[in-house]
Amino acid sequence: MLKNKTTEPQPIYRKDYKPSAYLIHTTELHFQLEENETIVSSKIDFYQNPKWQGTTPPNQLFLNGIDLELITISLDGATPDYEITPEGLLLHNTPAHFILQIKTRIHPETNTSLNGLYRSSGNFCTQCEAHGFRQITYYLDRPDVLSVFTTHIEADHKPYPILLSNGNPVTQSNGRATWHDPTPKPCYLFALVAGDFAVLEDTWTTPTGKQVALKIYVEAHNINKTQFAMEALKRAFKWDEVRFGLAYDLDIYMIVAVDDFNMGAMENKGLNIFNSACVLADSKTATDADFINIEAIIGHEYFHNWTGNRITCRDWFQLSLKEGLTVFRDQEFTADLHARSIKRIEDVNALRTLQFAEDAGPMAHPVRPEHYIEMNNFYTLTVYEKGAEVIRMIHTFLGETGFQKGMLLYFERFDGQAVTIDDFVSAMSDANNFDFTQFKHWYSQSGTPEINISTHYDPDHKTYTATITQKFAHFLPLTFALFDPSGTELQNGVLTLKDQTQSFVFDNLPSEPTPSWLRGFSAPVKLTQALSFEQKIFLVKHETDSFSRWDNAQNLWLSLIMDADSIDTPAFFDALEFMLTNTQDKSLICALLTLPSERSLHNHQATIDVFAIHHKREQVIQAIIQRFNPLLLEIYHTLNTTQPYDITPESVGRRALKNICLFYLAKGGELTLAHKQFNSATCMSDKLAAFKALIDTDNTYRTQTLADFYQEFKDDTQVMDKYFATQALSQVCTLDKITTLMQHELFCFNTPNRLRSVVNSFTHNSINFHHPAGYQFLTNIILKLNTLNPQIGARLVATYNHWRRFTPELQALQKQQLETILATKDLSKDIFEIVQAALKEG
Ligand code: B3K
Ligand code: ZN
Repeated sequence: MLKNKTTEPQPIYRKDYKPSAYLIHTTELHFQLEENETIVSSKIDFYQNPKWQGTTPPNQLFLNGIDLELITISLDGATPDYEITPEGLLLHNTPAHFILQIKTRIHPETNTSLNGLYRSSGNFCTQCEAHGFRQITYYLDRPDVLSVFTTHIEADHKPYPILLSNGNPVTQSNGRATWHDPTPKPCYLFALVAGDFAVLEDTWTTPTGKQVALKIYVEAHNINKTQFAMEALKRAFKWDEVRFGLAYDLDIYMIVAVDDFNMGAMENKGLNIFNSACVLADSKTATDADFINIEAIIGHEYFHNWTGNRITCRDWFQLSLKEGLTVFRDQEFTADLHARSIKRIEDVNALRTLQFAEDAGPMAHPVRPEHYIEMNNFYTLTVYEKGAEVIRMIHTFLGETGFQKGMLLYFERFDGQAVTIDDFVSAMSDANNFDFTQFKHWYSQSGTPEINISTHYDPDHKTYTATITQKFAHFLPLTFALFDPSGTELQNGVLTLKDQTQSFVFDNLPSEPTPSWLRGFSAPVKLTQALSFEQKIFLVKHETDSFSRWDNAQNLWLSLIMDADSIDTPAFFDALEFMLTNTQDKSLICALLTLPSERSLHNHQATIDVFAIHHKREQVIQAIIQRFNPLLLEIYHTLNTTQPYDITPESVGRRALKNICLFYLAKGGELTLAHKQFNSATCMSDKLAAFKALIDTDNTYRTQTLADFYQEFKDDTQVMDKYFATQALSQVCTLDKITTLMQHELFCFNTPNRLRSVVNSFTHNSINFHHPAGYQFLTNIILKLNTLNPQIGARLVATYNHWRRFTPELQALQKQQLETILATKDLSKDIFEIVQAALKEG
């Protein structure tokens, strides 16, 4: 039942975009930060937009503003004609050019939304994207209004010795600082930080000889965990110079790490603010995956300086202009620095498990959405990851040289502007004389395209014909190879798909080849083809494209789990054994041995039965143990050597393979081995793998292991998140244990990382979460977040998005939860939008 339409939050549509009536030359801000209030004064130089589309000159201006207390306002020195609404401030009779001065009072000390200006561990920090600036002062809070900012900060020197904002420092003295950012920017890139931090400093020299000061600010006790981030930052500077020819523009680049942050990090101009978990690392506390992830996020935020900050989005519907492109850039950064093949496998696995599910659910939207109620709900896998896949297809069509030519033209044409996805595509198209008209459907259509391939071999003419059909004619690159029976690659290339039905004929083939379609996952589609069991095994063994080997193996695991009788298990296991003993790439072997996650298996069930999936998957794990126990033990011992820690692909692969062996061995009862590794581990990857194995079941080591781990790491916030998450995900963690964890002295409801480590983890513990009491528990948390932190609440409520696909009993229960939430008074826009979409008919 939906509430009365008129009281419901209303969507904003892409088609309604209009340029702003006014633009801003300069913005001068003054912050007076106190313990129990902050006074924000602004002086804004407005002028009429020459591109204003109205027929008469605009004579009013609406400024966004939420939860602000207006103290004074003046327009060219006099009191203007204005009114205050719940969403902002409307000025009447505005002249063509004027100076507006406003003073407001805000309360960062009680701001738990972690949006706008707020406090984390006693320090002040900001988060303005997408619409946080309006919680700081009245402003034109839209990305197409760019202005030069000067920021003055005033605060008690003792608790807040460090005062930071965007751009370059102008003056600094005890208790006062002024910053000037010469590059015009939209207010979503504004940042301010005030507090007590330790700093790690370094410098970078750009190709033109410019010296850039690099600074990483963290709470003093974390300073020893910053070296890796600094090295990663320098790698990012270098990579963007070498691969994209892009250099940094300001004299200083700062990163500040805070514990309370809604997402990973934010690319504010010259002053990135990061979730501590995405900065802090050393080998004792961070896993291999943590290191590579930190480097990727540091790279991502740095790369935004060109793709996002210097060229930004005209409106929020264009979000993928900066996010899809910047994700593509960070993926390439990681691929160039580490193992390209493994990076691709991980990215595709995440895309197919999570983004495909989003595309099939109630919040499905195109890469360029058509409407939103709360923009923060659209920082999605579709905008980010599918957006990056769309860029990757452009790259595949144009090749690296053509792609870089397009990027060059994009920067030449649009530097300093707020533009659209169409503008980006036109630069790619014009620089290469390539027609992307049909391709642009990728930006406007939601859902995952399905491609079917059927093949026919004609022995008389020695031709092989592939007939490819799709429901809608998507324009996409299809990468392929054909193999002869000995595993030799006969042909390879990229086919261009553009019609609903296309046939491709390959000739001069003495016998029927084994085809490998969609190598490297050249397009984000679901592919159906009639590959036989033997052909899949053949590709696992003989493909040279690691992604395809892994993909075929996943396919076989999927069949084995879903329908054990459908495949010849001994033959599959023989092939695996061949791989285990003959493949050099240890990361790849680990990937081949990793079963599809329960979540990804759910995508393949018409009706999701969480219990059945869990048990079937466990049965396959037992079958693996039965067959491979001695071999896994042998591999484990060969790899279990002590070497100095590094994250070269070789070392990462060695630990990955060793630890997946440990996973299976522990599942088979070898807990003593896990315990031995737990006690002797010298890095977190090894320690955590053993910890997980020992915590997953009730066993004689469990209590002591928990106590030992806690004792060793209780002062380390990032490791404590792992401590909570591992317990919340363990097979023996029932709801009672979760409620006990939430009473732990280190549990903190308002710190998203900690809340996620317990609650979000538990929602993925399918056999323990999916019960009436589990749902009731989650709903209570969502309702609490509705007032405390709606952005995090909206992420959690999406747990119920796929309710229609569950078994009838769970379906009814989840629906009930959604209805309870929707009936709640004063529901935030964030949660409302997700819930109403989930409940909408059909
Ligand atoms: N641009 C930010 C995300 C902002 C999210 C706002 N809810 C981080 C990033 O993508 O780099
Ligand atoms: Zn980004």
